[in-house]
Amino acid sequence: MDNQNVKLLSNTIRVLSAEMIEKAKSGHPGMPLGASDIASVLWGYFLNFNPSDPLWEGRDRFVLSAGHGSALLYSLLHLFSYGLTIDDLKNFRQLDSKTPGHPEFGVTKGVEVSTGPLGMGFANAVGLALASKIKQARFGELFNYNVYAICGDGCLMEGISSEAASLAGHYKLNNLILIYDSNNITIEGNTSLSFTEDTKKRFESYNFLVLECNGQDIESAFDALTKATNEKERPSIIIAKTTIGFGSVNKSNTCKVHGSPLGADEIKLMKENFGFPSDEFFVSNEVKSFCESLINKKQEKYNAWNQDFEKFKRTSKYEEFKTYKEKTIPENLEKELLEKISIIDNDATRSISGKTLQVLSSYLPNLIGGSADLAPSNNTYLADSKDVTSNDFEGKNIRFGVRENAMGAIMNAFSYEKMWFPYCSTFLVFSDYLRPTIRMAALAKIQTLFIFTHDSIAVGEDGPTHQPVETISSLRLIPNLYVFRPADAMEVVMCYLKALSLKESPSALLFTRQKLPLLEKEEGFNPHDIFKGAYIVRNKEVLDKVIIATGSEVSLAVEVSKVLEEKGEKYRVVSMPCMEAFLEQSKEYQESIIPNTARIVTIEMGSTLVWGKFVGKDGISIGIDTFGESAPASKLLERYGFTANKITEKILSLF
Ligand SMILES: Cc1ncc(C[n+]2csc(CCOP(=O)(O)OP(=O)(O)O)c2C)c(N)n1
Repeated sequence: MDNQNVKLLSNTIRVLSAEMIEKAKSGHPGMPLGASDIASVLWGYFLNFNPSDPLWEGRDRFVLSAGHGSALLYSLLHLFSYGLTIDDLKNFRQLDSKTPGHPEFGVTKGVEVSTGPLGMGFANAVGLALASKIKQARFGELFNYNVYAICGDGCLMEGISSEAASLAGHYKLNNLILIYDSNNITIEGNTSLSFTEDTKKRFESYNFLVLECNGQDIESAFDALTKATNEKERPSIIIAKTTIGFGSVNKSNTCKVHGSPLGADEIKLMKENFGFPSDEFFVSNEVKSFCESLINKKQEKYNAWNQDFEKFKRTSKYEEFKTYKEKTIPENLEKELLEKISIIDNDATRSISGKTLQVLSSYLPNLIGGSADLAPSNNTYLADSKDVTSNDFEGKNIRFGVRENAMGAIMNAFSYEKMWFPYCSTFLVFSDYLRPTIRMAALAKIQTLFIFTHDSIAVGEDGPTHQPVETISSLRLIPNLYVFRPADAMEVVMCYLKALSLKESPSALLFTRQKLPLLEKEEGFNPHDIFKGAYIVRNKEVLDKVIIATGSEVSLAVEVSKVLEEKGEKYRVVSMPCMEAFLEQSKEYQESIIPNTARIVTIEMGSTLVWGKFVGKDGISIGIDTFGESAPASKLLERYGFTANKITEKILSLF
């Protein structure tokens, strides 16, 4: 290791980071200043990458789990020629810049995953490491790379890191190397205030190799990274003892340096101490050529990998690999789903979903996922494959255990790789446990499928703790998330096909525990109508009165409309399996399904709030705005008024 130049590099990162933050008048200098030494060693001597081919398959992945330290990552990306210019650094945290406050996937080349919510990057890193193992098992050694993540005290305090680390240890992910920037400072002060666990013992018990180093000593960091990369059996964590704000004469080792600019005088002092000139955003020629030489050294591995990749291209496996990368959806899939699945009558949509997944699995080798210990209830186990285990990573079924939050983040990691169709599942009510990961998938524009079963009070005897009420609507509040609540087998398959086609959006697919009939369709019905989010199920000719329902309430709405008809009131029935898809349609289409002047009734066994935009002041929403109760489903439906007679009475009395 070229100690002198590494030191120069890490001091350059310190100054660039501090100046970016100073110019933006906001940001977090403490972490970049403290972690720049070990980060320089890592990027210089361990991390394999090629900035001119940032998505090189064989690269090591780097995740800045402590996303608030983004200035560190942007400085590294600038110095290692990822195309971030000094002007980009000067635009830190500004509108439309490539250097937003926290790293965002898709905005900045070299950012592997979006980070900011502490601990989530940690869990993403576990997912990236698992994805590498699965690729290796299917396609060979070419896909054997390391995943490095830098996390802070905050990441380790977050529960998601415990879930994810426990899984990483279980799966013996020896390609995962976590660097813990252990500076003992968070926003409120010293970690003695609230974080006194024995991290070493904690990670040893997770089956990690635990290494300790002085994070401000590059030799010590080099040594720890060497040991971690040589570890064959387990994931590693390097507890790097650092000083927050290292290099700042008056502010280091205080919580003040965590999240506010250092101030011009303090930066000046730091630069003088480093022997840097006073010019702003100064990068010396020595540092430039040092980084260039480090990049050049990495070229050798890149070239060798590409030679092997050329050989791989001549094998039969390559064709399969290409279908993964293209995320191809075979043409026959729709035909088979329509023939075999869409016709199933009197079945729970969770069960139809399970049957759909089996067909999908036979067409999509890159379908992968699992459940948080609810596979038999979620119906998500892929029978044509096996479990992913620590000895055999070839399977498609991941056993997440009861770890919803890590499950979401791990499947998002697969989505970031842009070659999988990843799904995960639990009861709808527990979607709250992984909601942060749904939000991140939506924000990062990645395609995870979130499969949630037991979607209403019709869960029954398990009671209100297990009965979602506000959940369906609250998911609809997340931008770029498509929430599907299909009403029958035909809708289930079409909702899956739609979700698979949305390459830049996650989907939440909600299914019932209880059986539902196959809906009779109007003449002229085309299954593709379902892609439009809402379509007419009954009484197309009626323009002035419309019942809109979703999921299990559509067949109920059909019944209601029949009873109403007997009483001389004719209502059109509209099924709306996906509100978001419907709202994307042309005004003409929307008007053709739900005429503007119609009196509207909506029926959904959940919060009525979001239906306001459809019912206006003259319509009504029939839903549930309280918690449920423990009882057999039929009794609950009676109690909460979800029977054809009760709803009919309500409509007649209100209008
Ligand atoms: C889930 C989540 N909660 C809270 C925050 C706000 N936050 C950002 S940094 C931070 C403190 C983190 O401390 P540490 O990891 O030690 O970082 P350092 O002080 O070393 O920069 C907090 C609470 C966040 N980003 N994510």
